[in-house]
Amino acid sequence: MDIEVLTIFPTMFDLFWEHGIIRRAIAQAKIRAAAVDIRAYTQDRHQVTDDRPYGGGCGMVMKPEPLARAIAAARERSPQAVSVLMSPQGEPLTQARAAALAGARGLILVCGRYEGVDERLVESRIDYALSIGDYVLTGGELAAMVVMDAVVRLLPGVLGGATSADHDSFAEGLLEHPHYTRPQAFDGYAVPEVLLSGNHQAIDHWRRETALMQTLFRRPDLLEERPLEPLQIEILERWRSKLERILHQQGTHRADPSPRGRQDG
Ligand code: 4FV
Repeated sequence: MDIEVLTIFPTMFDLFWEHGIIRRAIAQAKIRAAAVDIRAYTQDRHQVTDDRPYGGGCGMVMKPEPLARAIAAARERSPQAVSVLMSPQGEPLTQARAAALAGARGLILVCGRYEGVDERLVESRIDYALSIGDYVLTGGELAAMVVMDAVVRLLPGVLGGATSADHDSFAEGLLEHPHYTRPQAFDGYAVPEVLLSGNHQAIDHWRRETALMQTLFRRPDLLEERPLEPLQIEILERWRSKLERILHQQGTHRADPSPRGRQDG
């Protein structure tokens, strides 16, 4: 996969290319990655990439022409590349969207600065706007790094055999189960017995159940978004009947607050 990042701060990526999964993906030639200085595509002596907004108001806007030239040059190098603008107005970055982008032949990640990019550039040269969250950054560079990290780790063979993205949080639409490693006792906290049992069926069931529990309590929205597996439905049904029994009992306690009610409730 070819990845070109268009930015006025290309050196921000120098260390990014040299660490972790990104470094390994480059070394394995799974990706060809470069940060390109938008200023190189200006035609004035001061290499101006921004200007005052039409209609007045504070801040500056990125000019369309340097970006259009930079995108055209990147497309020369990677004709099938998808051009992606990092923007709060973009589609939210999700695991599914990262997986979709991992299928692209190339990415041209456009990093805005100032108040944003001239809209005519967006309409005419951008295939896809992507947001990493509902907050405003000072530039798209950090967002581009987040996207590259989420996408490159999904490329075949990038995550070594041991680790696979298949069990990722969100890969199955749920939050991940908790993880434990040595020491067996830490600060008086133990490791769940089942994980020490060697009983892989029980361990797998525990992991599924705790992933579901974590998701139910922390991100119930994720459980509504997509169809769950029969086993997950079965677990939720079991919890529902437990909850109903408790609530029913609580109802009887309230109906008959007398100590006797409490006793033989
Ligand atoms: C952003 C986000 C983001 C907006 C103006 C750059 C800044 C400045 N990008 N997800 N949230 N971008 O805040 O992707 O140009």
